[in-house]
Amino acid sequence: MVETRPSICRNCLAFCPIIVTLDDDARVVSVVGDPASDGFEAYTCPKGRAIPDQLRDPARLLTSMKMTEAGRHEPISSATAVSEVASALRRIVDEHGPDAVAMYIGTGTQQHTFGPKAGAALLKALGSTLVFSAATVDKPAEKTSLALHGNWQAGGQRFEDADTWMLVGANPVIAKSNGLPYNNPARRLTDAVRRGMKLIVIDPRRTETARQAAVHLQVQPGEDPALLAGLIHIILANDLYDHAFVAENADGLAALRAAVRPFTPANVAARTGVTQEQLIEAAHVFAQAKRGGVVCATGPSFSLNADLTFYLALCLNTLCGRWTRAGEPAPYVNVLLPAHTPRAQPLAPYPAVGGRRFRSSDYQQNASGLPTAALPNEILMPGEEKIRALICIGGNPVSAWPEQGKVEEALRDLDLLVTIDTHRSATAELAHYVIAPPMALEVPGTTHNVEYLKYLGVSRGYQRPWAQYTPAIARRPEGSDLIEEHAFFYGLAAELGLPMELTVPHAMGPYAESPPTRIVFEPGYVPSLEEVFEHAFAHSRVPFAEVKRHPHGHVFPVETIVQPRDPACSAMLQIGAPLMMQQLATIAEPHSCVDGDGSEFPFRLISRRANAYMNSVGIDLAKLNRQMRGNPLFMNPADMAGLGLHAGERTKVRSKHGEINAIVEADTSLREGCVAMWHGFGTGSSERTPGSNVNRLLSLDDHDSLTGMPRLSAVPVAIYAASEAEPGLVDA
Ligand SMILES: Nc1nc2c(c(=O)[nH]1)N[C@H]1C(S)=C(S)[C@@H](COP(=O)(O)OP(=O)(O)OC[C@H]3O[C@@H](n4cnc5c(=O)[nH]c(N)nc54)[C@H](O)[C@@H]3O)O[C@H]1N2
Ligand SMILES: Nc1nc2c(c(=O)[nH]1)N[C@H]1C(S)=C(S)[C@@H](COP(=O)(O)OP(=O)(O)OC[C@H]3O[C@@H](n4cnc5c(=O)[nH]c(N)nc54)[C@H](O)[C@@H]3O)O[C@H]1N2
Ligand code: SF4
Ligand SMILES: [Mo]
Repeated sequence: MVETRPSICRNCLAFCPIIVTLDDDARVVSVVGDPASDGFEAYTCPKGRAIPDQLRDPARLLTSMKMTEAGRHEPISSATAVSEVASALRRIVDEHGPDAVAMYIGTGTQQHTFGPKAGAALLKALGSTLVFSAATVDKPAEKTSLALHGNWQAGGQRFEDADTWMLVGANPVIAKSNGLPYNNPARRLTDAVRRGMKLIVIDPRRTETARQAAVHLQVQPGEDPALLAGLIHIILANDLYDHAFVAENADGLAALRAAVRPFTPANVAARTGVTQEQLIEAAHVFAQAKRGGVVCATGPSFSLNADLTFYLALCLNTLCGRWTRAGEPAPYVNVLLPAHTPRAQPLAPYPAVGGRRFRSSDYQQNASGLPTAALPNEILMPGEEKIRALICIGGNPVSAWPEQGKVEEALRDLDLLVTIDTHRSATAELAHYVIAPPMALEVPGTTHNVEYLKYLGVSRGYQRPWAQYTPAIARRPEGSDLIEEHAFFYGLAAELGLPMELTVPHAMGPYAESPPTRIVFEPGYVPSLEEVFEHAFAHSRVPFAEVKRHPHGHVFPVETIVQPRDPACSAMLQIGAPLMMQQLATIAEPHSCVDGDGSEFPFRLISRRANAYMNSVGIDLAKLNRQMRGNPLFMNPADMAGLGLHAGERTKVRSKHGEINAIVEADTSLREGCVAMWHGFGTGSSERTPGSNVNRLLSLDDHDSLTGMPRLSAVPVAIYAASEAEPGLVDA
């Protein structure tokens, strides 16, 4: 007998509602979108539909592993792994102090929302301050720019009634990330365009999203700050800004006006490769619409001067008054997080940097956290502050961090590398202990993490009060010994005799209206995830029991109207922050955003994401990568002709920092002079899927100064034929 159950896909942050068919043994047979769910239209992507294959992947770890003296992995019971890792941590902390231990939280943890929180609680109990995450190799400028500019307490204007929308280096139709509502973004965009919304896309590629654009500015990569400064120049020169809103809510207009003066349409057109007419059209479409918003994503975040790009986007929003006003429905209403009171008022700027500094470079703690790109050098550098133990949770540094060679060297240098991973990832291969957790559908889950996203940047998450809970519905594989991530950390705490306090914030950073919920169980007790949920959602806006009554998810009737400004509020947004105005002056010289005259490295390598893969997840799953092919080098046919290259040919891609092989694929959507590759491939091991690791072309030292965000896009490269090279494999 087969059974169908509603649940939540947890392969990306869209958390699509799904219907799972189970066989007699509660094994997952198929996954489809849930037609009963409100506003997702039964949408799933290939990654969601591949869940049955993911669960049964022969490469999946069914037990934890320990590295032997001979350097091989052998199975180990989870109980023994907990006690051995606890002793190793105790030894390292006793000898070198708590900050010899660090943690890295990657993107593979979203199904285990409380795993990272339990990890952070353990580190705190040990006395370590070193919790790093993928956020600082993603879009740290989202947070530093908000710190410099301030935020609007009620949030940005809603996409669903916007007349215009501007996306800078975002492709949410594929990524279901920044820029469009997460529930079936392609459909949301089509609906909006049909009702007359004008989309402006700034992207070197004519992406799946850009195809719907009224104006597509096919920018030269890395020139986003100049382009946005140019749009602001036009808006100010033509007096298109919202005088009343700016006068009431923002300081710094004169400084901004002076700083954008050199960015005339002619200057900006010359360096960005966008025509003056297009610039003028985009500025007018954006400023003259009634409602809208600008959103930046990884494109500009990866391309240096990211703080400035994200900051200028916030300035554009403020100049045009693109924030929700009193009396309007609030764009994001909590369901599983506690109620909040949206007010039409600024949240004043706060420090963008401060806290811990690092030895190895000019890296420092900033509003987005600790700079992850500092870790390899902090591990390798001798001295008292050397990091000697790293616990990775759902992350794959060997694949995801720049300068793969150095990352591997650093991980090999550790006294203790522990990684919690469903697979023997490239990072797991180097680990002393690989801890095997259950996968989504084998554990309960909720959508609550999406509700936090609104505090991290403009227009993120669901714009409706949607929430869903799912119990664990699938049985774990026969003969497996898996340990939930939070249970691993509670187990370590029990072994070490340390107290665990789980901290569940009600909002992020300065936006919290009430202190976080602190969850403390009896010392030594390992709670179930369900128990953690009951405590974590004790103060939710909609009672957790009510959320549970809607197994297909629900848009809860909790519309919240934005309140007027508090008479006591004197906060102002800042659109002329001195640090940003200085950066504008630095880039005012054309070609200062991109390097050199381009003769040695004439192409710009840019980032992009694949619909079938989630970073490195899925690349070696036959259902998602049928031909087990690597990551091609996408190139405009005109550029291919210029180099005499043909589709399917082997090439070498060379940067200042390294060289990789790749197979050319023609792509007319790319701007000439730009090439693109997916990341996540190429782990250096011949057993794995072919493909090259783009991070071999990058450098940890090539980074933004405020956040330490390394350059992952707009990378100067040279391309040449390499008929002798092995197809798609990394040069050892
Ligand atoms: N299917 C799928 N979904 C994912 C992921 C995945 O790997 N696959 N990854 C998830 C993660 S971790 C994240 S952070 C999000 C990311 O989500 P997005 O930030 O939307 O990522 P992309 O889809 O790569 O879109 C980035 C766009 O920036 C453009 N770009 C590159 N360089 C520049 C530049 O210098 N300037 C400008 N203006 N544009 C540029 C690229 O052409 C690309 O279209 O997606 C998440 N969702
Ligand atoms: N060149 C280049 N570099 C990049 C990027 C780029 O676009 N180009 N993108 C950057 C961005 S935006 C990000 S966010 C980072 C991503 O950086 P990471 O998150 O470190 O990289 P992933 O490849 O997503 O690693 C996820 C790991 O989680 C594991 N995993 C999957 N499911 C589970 C689970 O249920 N539990 C546990 N514990 N583990 C699981 C997977 O097997 C995988 O090893 O990479 C960054 N690096
Ligand atoms: S977009 Fe795809 S991977 Fe993301 S939640 Fe939906 S089905 Fe899952
Ligand atoms: Mo990311």
